Amino acid sequence: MIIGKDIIEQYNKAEIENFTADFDFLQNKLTKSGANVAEIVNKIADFQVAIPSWALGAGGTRFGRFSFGGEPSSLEQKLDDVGLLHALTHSAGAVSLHIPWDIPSDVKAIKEKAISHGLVFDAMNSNTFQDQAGAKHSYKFGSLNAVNEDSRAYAVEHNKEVIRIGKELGSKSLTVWLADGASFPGQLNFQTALSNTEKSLKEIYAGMPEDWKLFIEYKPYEPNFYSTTIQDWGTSFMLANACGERAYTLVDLGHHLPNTNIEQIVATLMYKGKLGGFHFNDSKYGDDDLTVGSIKPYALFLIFNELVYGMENNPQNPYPAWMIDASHNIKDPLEDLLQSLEAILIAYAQALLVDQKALKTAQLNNDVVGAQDILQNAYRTDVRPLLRAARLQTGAALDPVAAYRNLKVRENLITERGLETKATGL
Ligand SMILES: [Mn+2]
Repeated sequence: MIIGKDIIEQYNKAEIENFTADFDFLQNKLTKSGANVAEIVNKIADFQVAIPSWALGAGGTRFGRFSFGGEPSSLEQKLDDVGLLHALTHSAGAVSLHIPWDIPSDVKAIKEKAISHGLVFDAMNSNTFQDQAGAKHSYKFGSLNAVNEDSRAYAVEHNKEVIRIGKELGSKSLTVWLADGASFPGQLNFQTALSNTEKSLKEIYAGMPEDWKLFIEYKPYEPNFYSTTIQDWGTSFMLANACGERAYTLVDLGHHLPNTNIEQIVATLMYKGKLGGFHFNDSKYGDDDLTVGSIKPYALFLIFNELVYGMENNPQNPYPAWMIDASHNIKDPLEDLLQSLEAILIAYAQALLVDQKALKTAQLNNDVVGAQDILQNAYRTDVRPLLRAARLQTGAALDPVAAYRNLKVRENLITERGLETKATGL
C-alpha cells in the first residue's frame, strides 16, 4: 500500500478549519512572549527519527507473542511500512537495520525501494546476543567479552560483516549493544571481561570506514541479572574514548535503573562531545519498551531540554542519531510508532519553547521558583498545533493516527499480506 500526497491533501482539507483556529491562537500567544514561531515550526518539520526494522511486527515477551496480521515478512515490506509512517508524518525518514535479520539479497533493489519512500539507512545494528542456526561458535557465555577466544573473534567478524553490508547500503554508523555479562557472582572476572570487550571494540573500530561512527549502547541488567559488562554510560564513555574520536555513547531511555537522572547524563555526554545516538521508548520499571511519552512525559521534556541546549551550545558534539527502540506487544506497531513520533515531537517542541535567556538569568540569581516556572510554562503549553503546522508544511497528515485509521491501512496490509505473516525479529 502506498499513500500518495493527494490522498493526504484531501484528508487534511476536512481538518484544516479546526487547525487554523488553534494555530492562530497559539501563534499569537507565543509571538507575544517573544518566540519565533516560524523557526520552531521549521525545526519540528526537519526533525527525523529512524524506525528500527524490528519494531514493525508484534513484539513478544518471555511468556508469549500475539500477532495481528499484515506484518512485514521481508526487508522490502519493512521498508514499505516505514514508508507509510513517513508518508503520514514526514518525520520517519530513516530506517535502522538489524543483521542478520535484514540481509538484503538485492542491494540495488533495496536502495531503490528506500529512495522511493524518501528513506535513508541510519545506524546498522549487529546481533551477538543469540546464536543463529549453523553458528560456528556460541555467544551463550558472551561475545565481545567472551572467555573463549573463538567466540570473541566470531563476534568481531560479525560486526565487520555488518559494516560491509551497511557500507553497500549507504549507512554511516554501527550500533553495538551487548548482552554480555554474568547471571551469577563468580561467573566472570570483571576486569578480564572489560578488557576483552575493549580489545574487541577496538578491532571493530579499526575495521570501520573513515566516515563511519561507532555507537556503544549500555544497559544495567537483562538478559543477565547479576552484572552487565557495559552497564552504564560511564563504562560506555570510557570504551568510546579508548576506541577513538569516532566512537560515541548511545543513550537508550529504557536502559537505566528507575529514577536515574537521564537528562544529566545527556548533558554530561554532550559537554564532552560524546553523545552519538539516542533510542526513544518509555518505561515504568525497567527496559519496558513502551510507547514514548506514555509513562513519563515530563522526564522526556527535561531530557529534550538538555538535548536542545546541547545542540545549540556544544559544537563539539555531533548531531545525534535518533531512533525509536520499542516493542509492540498489544498495539498495532504502526499506530504505536505514530504515537511515539508524536510524543517525541511534542517534547522537542516544548523544549524549543524554553526561554533559555530567562532561565540563565533565573539561575544566576538563584531564583529557584522562577527557573521551575520557566521550564513548566514551556512544558504546559499545548504545542500540538505547531506539529500540525509542520506537517501541513511538509505534506504530511494533520492527524497521522486518524488518517491511518481512516485510510484503513492495517486492513489493507492484511489483504495484501495475509493474516498469518510474521516479522523477523524479537
Ligand atoms: Mn536500544
